[in-house]
Amino acid sequence: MFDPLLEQLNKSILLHGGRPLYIPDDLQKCISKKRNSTIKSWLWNVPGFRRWRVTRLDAGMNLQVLNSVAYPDYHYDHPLMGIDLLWFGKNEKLVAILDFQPLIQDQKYLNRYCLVLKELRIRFPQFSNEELMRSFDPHQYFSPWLLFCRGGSEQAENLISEIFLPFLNAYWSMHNDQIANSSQISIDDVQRLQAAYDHYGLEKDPAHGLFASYFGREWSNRFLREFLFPGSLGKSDDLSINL
Ligand code: BLA
Repeated sequence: MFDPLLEQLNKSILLHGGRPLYIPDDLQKCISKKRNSTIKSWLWNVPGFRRWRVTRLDAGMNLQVLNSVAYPDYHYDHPLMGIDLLWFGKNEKLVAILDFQPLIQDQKYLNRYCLVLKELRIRFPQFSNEELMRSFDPHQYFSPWLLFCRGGSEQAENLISEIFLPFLNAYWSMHNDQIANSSQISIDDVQRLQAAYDHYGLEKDPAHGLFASYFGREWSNRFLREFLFPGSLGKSDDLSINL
């Protein structure tokens, strides 16, 4: 279901000078024969970014996912670009989150980088639901104007494809406009905060159980630690997380 969006995303990355990077074969693609599902990932080298990852999970009627995170170079304190789109076909449930994920919750920083999302919320009111988060803390790595929609088939079929490119283009514009301006956060702190983002994701992301049920615990642990959230590796020696 999210293939047209995946294509738009990959095309947009290429347009901005992206070049594909190598991912070990077993992490790049994994097939669960038992559950008739495939997960594929892409890693991009994009000017201005130190890492841009994209993941597509196709589990047919059960589940469709498109997930992507862009990490700017450390000398930019810009928010991360975050997309998490899920479609649960059996109960026709859409969970869609698109956000400029801030490194800090300082008001000046949020106004400088994330305010444009407020305009998208006005254009797409279905994405401005004040949602209760069950796993994450909305005040950590989420902007006050994150685009969040829990919906049904109408939102999945129409709204997502309407908001997707305006959101992506708003992110590119913010990034390009802010490149010339100096960062509010030091390079060392950006590095530390991006690593903490990965650490937080590894701990809290509700994808853990889901991946394990499709692709097994061993593969899922490796995928989470080495591909989705590699910055959490080595952050501290006592990274004892029960996956
Ligand atoms: C929720 N994300 C979820 C859920 C799942 C995933 C299973 C719970 C669905 C529900 O609430 O009904 C799945 N997350 C994934 C998958 C990947 C992943 C498959 O990282 C990896 C391929 N999550 C992100 C990013 C954002 C994000 C970048 O990965 C921000 C844009 C947000 N996902 C996000 C939020 C929720 C969510 C806010 C709701 C969580 C909550 O209720 O606390």
